[in-house]
Amino acid sequence: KDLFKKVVLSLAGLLVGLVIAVYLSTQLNPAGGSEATLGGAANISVDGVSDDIVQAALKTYVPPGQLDEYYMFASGGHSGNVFVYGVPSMRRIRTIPVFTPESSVGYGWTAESKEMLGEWSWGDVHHPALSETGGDYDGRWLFVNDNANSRAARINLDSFRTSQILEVPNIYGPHSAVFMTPNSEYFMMGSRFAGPIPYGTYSPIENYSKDYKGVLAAIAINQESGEMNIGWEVLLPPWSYDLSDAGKLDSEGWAFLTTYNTEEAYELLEVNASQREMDYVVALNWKLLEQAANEGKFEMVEGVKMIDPLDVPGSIYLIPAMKSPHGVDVTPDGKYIVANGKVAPVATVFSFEKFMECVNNKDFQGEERGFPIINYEKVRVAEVPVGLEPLHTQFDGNGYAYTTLFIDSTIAKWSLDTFEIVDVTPVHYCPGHLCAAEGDTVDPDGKYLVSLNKLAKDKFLSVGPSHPESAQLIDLTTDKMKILMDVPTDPEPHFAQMIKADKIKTFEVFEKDPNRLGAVYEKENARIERDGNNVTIYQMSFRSRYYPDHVEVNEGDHVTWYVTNTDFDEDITHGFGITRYDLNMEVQPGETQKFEFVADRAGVYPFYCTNFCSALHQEMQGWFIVKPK
Ligand code: CUK
Ligand code: CUA
Repeated sequence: KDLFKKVVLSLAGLLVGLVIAVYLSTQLNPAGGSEATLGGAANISVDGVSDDIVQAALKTYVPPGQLDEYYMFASGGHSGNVFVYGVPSMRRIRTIPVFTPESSVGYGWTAESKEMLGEWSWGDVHHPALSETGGDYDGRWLFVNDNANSRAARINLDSFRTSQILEVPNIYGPHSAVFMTPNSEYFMMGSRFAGPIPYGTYSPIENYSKDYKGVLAAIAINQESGEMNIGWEVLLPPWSYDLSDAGKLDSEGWAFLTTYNTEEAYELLEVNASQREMDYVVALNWKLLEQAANEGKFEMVEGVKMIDPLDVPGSIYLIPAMKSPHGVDVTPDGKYIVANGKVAPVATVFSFEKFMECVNNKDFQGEERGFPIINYEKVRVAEVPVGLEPLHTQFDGNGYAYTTLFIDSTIAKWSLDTFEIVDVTPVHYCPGHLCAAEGDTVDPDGKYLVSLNKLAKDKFLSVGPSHPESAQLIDLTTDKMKILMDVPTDPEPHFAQMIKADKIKTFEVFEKDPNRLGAVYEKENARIERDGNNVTIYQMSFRSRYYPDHVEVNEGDHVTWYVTNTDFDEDITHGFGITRYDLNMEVQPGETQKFEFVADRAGVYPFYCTNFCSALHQEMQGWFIVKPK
């Protein structure tokens, strides 16, 4: 009888447990994709913990077995990388090396990546731009700029690998590369620094206004492959082009760039570039410039079609904007252009419709350097007093804008209808960019906002005088913005973009391709070939050995070493490091990678698999033997 009672009791206990578990799993499901999950945990309370904290924990906890709802791609600044986060968990999933070598994946050591990196060993990524179709992120590619060495890079989002780096001539510090045109026709970059062109030209600084040029490069994207080519470039006055955004819907075909230093100062910019009350938003009709490029209205400079916009009337207008504006952002409907007045405490809202009226009626208030200046009063619809040092604005798709305020350390939420501020939240500390879910598209999701803060100060365990940066996840589904969590970030996210996870389709293994250079899939084909002092090694790697597992060459040989991973299993990646030869790479499932080097030191150099791959990973090793001359 006792036993029976025990059994009944434990069964009942199990049942109760099961009900609770099921309930919890429905509540703890931010990745479940249903709108109701976020903010849907109203009934849970925990003794001694404030409801705010319980809610924040429930909204950001992604339990084992479930996935994040969004990818966030953040620029890695002067690390030269791109950081990938899952949202809402804010877990950093991946670092994608772009402009900087990364030994964990052999980026900068394999022949292909070495060639892509060229002569540079670092880069400065400020602005990631996801490819778009119809003004919406399509999940194909991510493009980024290099502010330091004037390059653009493409990351293929089926593999999260950097697939192309393009050197862009004639442009110094392409900072204002923030945007994609709505159908990924172009990735545009405007120069932050003015300089004489082409590179390497000497001109003393006193000739600044005459000889130094600003340039905008329009990098054309091949719609099949994503391959970047320089479509054309435009000469601009020697001002600093800070940020930019593409027009969309109503304003499609236009691009908008903020300027500072229209003073053309070349000393003490901190003071001298802030003399004027007004700088400009440069409105640029890229379709007209594209047409000019097609019609031959250009000169070739360093192999690039260079257009002088003064030869293309109607291609550039200047819209006055208050005091060294930083970010410029076009609203999702394309109707307004918001300039964030860095030195002025306002976000200025311009109407595209009124701008076009002025353009059509030739209603200008003057000109500078040959470009018509639009009448400020006629196109400005609001000066929103957002606070001190407004830098960037994003949108939620529900009629609100969010502006970061660097000095105030806040984000202001304001209405695109009344232009009134409706909410302000402190952030920690000093935000630069911010990133809303699908925030740069024609249809933002309005669910999450991430504040990318420049200072962390007391937010994390101290690591000495310099602290990490910080990112804060903010809930946009409640009336008031609510900070859900803080995470440290490496230097230095400037901009980030957040895309719905299901838009990205990755592949699992590289396909078998016997025609791929250097690939071998069968032991009988693995071999070492010699042609004079050129040695080519065709090697296989599979759990848990290399084949062949010793390779002997002569000192001074030029070695081409292919390694093919013949494990066609997702996530079975092999490494290949040669000890004391300063070489390491990864070979992903099904992939072939290549080293090229000179065997300039005799001796015995064990090689081994650097990437843990099986229980016998430690046995995955061999010997590289270099016979002395
Ligand atoms: S910039 Cu860094 S906060 Cu390079 Cu987009 Cu504004
Ligand atoms: Cu292969 Cu470790």
